[in-house]
This record gives sequence, structure tokens and C-alpha cells, in this order.
Amino acid sequence: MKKWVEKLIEQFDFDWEKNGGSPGAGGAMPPGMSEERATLLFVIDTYSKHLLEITGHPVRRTREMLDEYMKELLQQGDTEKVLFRFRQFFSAYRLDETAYVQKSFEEFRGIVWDLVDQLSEDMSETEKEDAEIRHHLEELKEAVETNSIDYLKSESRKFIDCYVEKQFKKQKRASTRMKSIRKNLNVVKKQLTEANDTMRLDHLTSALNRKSFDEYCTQFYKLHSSGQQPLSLMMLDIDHFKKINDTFGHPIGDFVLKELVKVLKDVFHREADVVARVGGEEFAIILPDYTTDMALKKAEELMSKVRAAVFVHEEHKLTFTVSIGISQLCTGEEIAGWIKRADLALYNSKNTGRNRATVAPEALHRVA
Ligand code: GH3
Ligand code: MG
Ligand code: MG
Repeated sequence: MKKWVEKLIEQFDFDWEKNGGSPGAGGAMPPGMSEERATLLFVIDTYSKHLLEITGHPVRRTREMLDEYMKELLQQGDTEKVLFRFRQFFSAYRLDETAYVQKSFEEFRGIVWDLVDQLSEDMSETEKEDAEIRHHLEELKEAVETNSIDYLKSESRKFIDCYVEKQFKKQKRASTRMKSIRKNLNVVKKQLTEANDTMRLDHLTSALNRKSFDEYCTQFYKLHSSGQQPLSLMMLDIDHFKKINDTFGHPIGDFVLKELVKVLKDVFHREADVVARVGGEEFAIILPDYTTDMALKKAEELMSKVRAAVFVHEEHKLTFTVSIGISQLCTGEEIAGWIKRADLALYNSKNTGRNRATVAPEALHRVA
């Protein structure tokens, strides 16, 4: 069985022998796990790690459902039936996903439309009033020409009354309009901030999300690729996280993720540090101006904080560890190579006993 397939199915705590599997090298293996089936599992697993928090579809519940499909696929039941149900689930989910985005957009459009509506109503009101004032002004001019003092008096009065009344109305309207505009603008601002956060942040932990990580990575890469200032990257993965979920349940797993992000933000507290959740229980930290030595010190500080912490949630108390891989950008190195070296270093930490940090060797191939 291929390594990636083994790694993939390893994360499902499944009793293969009990379910008709045969003990293979390194333990019991699922029966007849074809590469196609494993690819399908991989796709569902990846989708499950990047879900949106949609009204009516809490991420946790959706993930649990996807976990169920994956388990059924592993159990070698009737694949066609599982696929059919998965397709049904997926198309319903996609519809809601689209509706959710559409609704947010409609609400936003409604607010902008209200604003435009009000302003144009105001403008046509002002135009009407200005015409009335102009009319009275014309009459006043005529009165001046007639030399009749009474007529002039009465027209002056009319003009002044009209002018004062319209000015007063205008001011009142302006202040009502300002109030309403301010209110609308606050709503728009809040929605924009929320939309911006949804786009930038991971909804569970409020760490930056994968998209933001990619953007920051490119930004820092461009700034630092000349090699004048060092730039380090840390990849981090919680050890045996699946066990935490299986032993204490998914909500506690979520709690652990949130707590870990608090520790990460505490340790990597510089304004320039980028702490991002790049997968289920995988995090990436971009450390501008840090050499691997400096990054390693920080990794040690983090690991000892995580080791020492007892995370308490309701009646549960638990501890856990993390594995880390570190790479420093080499001069002329491609961005993908730099990330890959950190990933490989993390893989090395996992394979040499976990609960440790590994520094990646320098890039072998340098682009001139
Ligand atoms: P290793 O030490 O090799 O990293 O083992 P592991 O069990 O930590 O790693 P693995 O990648 O096999 O399992 C990760 C698990 O994380 C599988 C998935 O169900 C779970 N997971 C992914 N995202 C979330 C989440 O948002 N909340 C919870 N509670 N679990 C999640
Ligand atoms: Mg992992
Ligand atoms: Mg893990």
C-alpha cells in the first residue's frame, strides 16, 4: 500500500481485523483499499478541512457527517449507495452555500439602495423648495418695481417666511438624513468588517486562514527574497489530535484548537508575526527577520508552554504536545521549496518521536 494511502487511513481509528481486514505490514490494513477509493477519501477529507460556517450547517456537524461518509467508504459497504448519498448531501450543501453568499450580498445591496433612495428623494425635495424660493424672489423683484410700499411689504414678508421655512425644513431634513446615513453606514461598516474577517480569519480559532497565509507568504517572500533580512517559516501539527477527538469528543477537540491559538498568539506576539491555521490541526507561522536559530528558540518556548499547560474544559483536563518543522528562506529559493522544506522538517519531527522541532537543512538547489 502506498505511503500516502497508509497515512490517510491511519487517521481513522478503525478496527480493520474486526471488519474483515487482514493484518498487513505495520498493522491491520483495510481490505481492498484501492487507490481510487483512497483518492475519494482524500478529496472528502480535504473538503472537510476547509468548510464555511453557513447558517444551518455548523462546521462541526458538517464535518461529523463527512467523517461518517468516509467511515462508510472505508467499511467497503455498497460504494454506489454511499456515493449517491454523498452526492445528495453535497448538492444540497452547495445550494445553501450559494444562498448564504447571495443573502449576504442582498442585504448589503439593500442598505446601499436605501441610501441612494433617500439622497435622491432629498435632492428632488430641495429642488422643489428652491423653485418656490425663486418664485417668491421674482415676485419680490416685481414689487420693488411697482413702487407700492404695501405690496412690497407683503411680498417681502412672503419671501422671508418662505425662505426661513424652507431653510428650517432643509436643516431638519439634513439632520434626519445624517442620522439615518450614519446608522446605515455603521451597519455597512459592521458588515464589511464581518465579511473581511470571514475572508481573512479562520472562523473557529480566529487565527488567520489558509488564504491569508498564502497572501502573507507571497508578500514576505517578495520583501525578503533578496536575502538581506532573514525570513523563517514554522509548520506545526498537533500530535495525535485524532485521539483527543476520539477520547473527549469533537467539541473538546475544537476547544483545544482555540486554546492552542491563544498560546501561539502569546508566544508569537510581534506585529509582524503571522499565525495561520492552514489545515485541521495544522498551523503555519511566518517569522520575519528570524533566522532558524531564533525561530528554534521560539519553538522551544512554545513547546514547553504547551507541554506545561493543562487545558481544562468543563470536567475534562487534558494535555497534549505539538511537532514543528522550521525552514529559513534561502537566497534564490522558490516559495514552494521553502514551504516544502518546513513541511519535510515537520514530517521528520513526526517520524522521530513527535513532541519536537526540526530545522530543515538549507535548500540544495538554488536558482541563480
Ligand atoms: P499526528 O500525530 O500524526 O499528527 O496524528 P493526528 O491524529 O494528530 O493527525 P491526523 O492528521 O491523522 O488527524 C487530524 C484530525 O483532526 C482528523 C480530523 O478529524 C481532525 N480535525 C480536523 N479539523 C478539525 C476541527 O476543526 N475540529 C476538530 N475537533 N477536529 C478536527
Ligand atoms: Mg495533521
Ligand atoms: Mg496531528
